[in-house]
Amino acid sequence: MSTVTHTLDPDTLPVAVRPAFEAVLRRNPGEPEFHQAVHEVLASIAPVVQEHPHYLEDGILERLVEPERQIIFRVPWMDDNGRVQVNRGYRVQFSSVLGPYKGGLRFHPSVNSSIIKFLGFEQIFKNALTAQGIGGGKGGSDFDPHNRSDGEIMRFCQSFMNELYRHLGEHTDVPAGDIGVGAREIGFLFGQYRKITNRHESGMFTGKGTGWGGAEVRTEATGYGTVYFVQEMLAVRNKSLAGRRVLVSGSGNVALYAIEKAQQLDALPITASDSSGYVVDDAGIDLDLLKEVKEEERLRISVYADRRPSARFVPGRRVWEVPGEIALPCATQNELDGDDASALIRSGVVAVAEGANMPSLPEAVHAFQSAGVLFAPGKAANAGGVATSALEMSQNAARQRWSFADSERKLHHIMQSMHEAAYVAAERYGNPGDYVIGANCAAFVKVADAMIAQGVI
Ligand code: NDP
Ligand code: 2IT
Repeated sequence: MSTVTHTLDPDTLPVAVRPAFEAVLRRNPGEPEFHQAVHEVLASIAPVVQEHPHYLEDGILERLVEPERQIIFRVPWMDDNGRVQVNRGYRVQFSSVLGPYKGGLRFHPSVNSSIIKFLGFEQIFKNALTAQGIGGGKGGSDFDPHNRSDGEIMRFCQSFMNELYRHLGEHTDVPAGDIGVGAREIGFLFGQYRKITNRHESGMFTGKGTGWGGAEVRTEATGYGTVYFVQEMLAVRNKSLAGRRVLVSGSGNVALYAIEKAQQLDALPITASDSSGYVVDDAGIDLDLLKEVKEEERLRISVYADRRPSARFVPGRRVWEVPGEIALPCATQNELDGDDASALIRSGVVAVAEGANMPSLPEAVHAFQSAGVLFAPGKAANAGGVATSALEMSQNAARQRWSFADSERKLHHIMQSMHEAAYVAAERYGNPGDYVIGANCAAFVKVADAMIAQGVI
């Protein structure tokens, strides 16, 4: 993972949006990921605020970059050796103007305020784009679930929920999974909420097991949605995915189901990775084997190559050095830098879609766009996950259960609508084909108009 070590310079932004960015730098020192996410949005929406100065007059930017509420708490728990461990828990409730706070929980040792704030900030716009009536938030902990027993995971989740429960609720704040938080963790978190509150409140968490209130397709939704978005970008240019070599990074929830959908659409995914390195498989990824190694046995990615003669493991490197036409970063933030982008461009990449949140550094995005590579930012391309979370909330509220096929059709339609919204907004604001500007402007207008309608609060 590359880190942005420099402070992004306010002078690189149009004058109208600079004060909001200066406030972010002043109030959030040492938070480079948060600065990076805000900088990108403010740079993109400049044409909107120049055309509609009332957004500035109403202080929309200054309000948007300041979370409505931030909760930081101690999470003590006992490990299998009887030792007390202490982690830090976070929930940043960024904006509830369009609906209850909505966004995942991340358990990873790198988690800190900067990472949770960047994710929560992006979530506002992503969720607005889905048009599903959900606000933006994010949470998590610096807890590392790797190599922990199920008992340790359960005790950690219970302690985490002992504090977080008081801030949640189906109309208040509805978490879901993210890195390190999957079906197992969601089960333990939901169970503790139910125990403490004496309420089986299905709509307070999404990504639940399908046997107890979870929606069909939620597990697959982020990865599937990312590939649907690529399909749309190609379709409006009379191209298709069929036969194309696809590079996927990561081997978690998003990566696995991006690979699955790419295969269903006759593309050829050939890579997967984790924090130890990557595997490349010229015969095409054997998805059953990858799921067995990563989902069921929770082993390192090298084991895939041990069990598959057509694959090899490359330690400590990134998949972007492998030639391919479609690149889907699906692991984590800042995992694709300017050099990686140059390598991809040299090898003939046609489209890049972010399954992860902010995986591309700003210089990589710039390089792709300058080279005419189709580039889909995470807040549009990976929004299928949270959109399907909203479908789960709808089903919970109505006490209904939709079929897999019906849910997948809805997801597909939402991805097509988001592509259309970003595509149209890019043209409307003078940058045809720029999905970063398109997604940010389309989402910003929805959020800003709702803020104005609801007054200064
Ligand atoms: P998982 O925990 O299921 O998988 C994460 C994958 O990324 C693992 O292969 C992991 O490898 C790798 N990874 C994580 N951190 C790092 C790191 N610092 N360096 C290298 N590799 C790393 O998470 P998800 O698949 O759910 O999430 C992946 C991305 O997608 C994240 O950016 C997340 O925010 C985003 N996202 C997730 C959604 C969801 O519904 N789950 C929805 C929208 C976006 P290792 O095991 O070795 O750490
Ligand atoms: O980044 C994301 O959109 C997620 N981790 C999913 C959030 C959700 O509430 O489903």
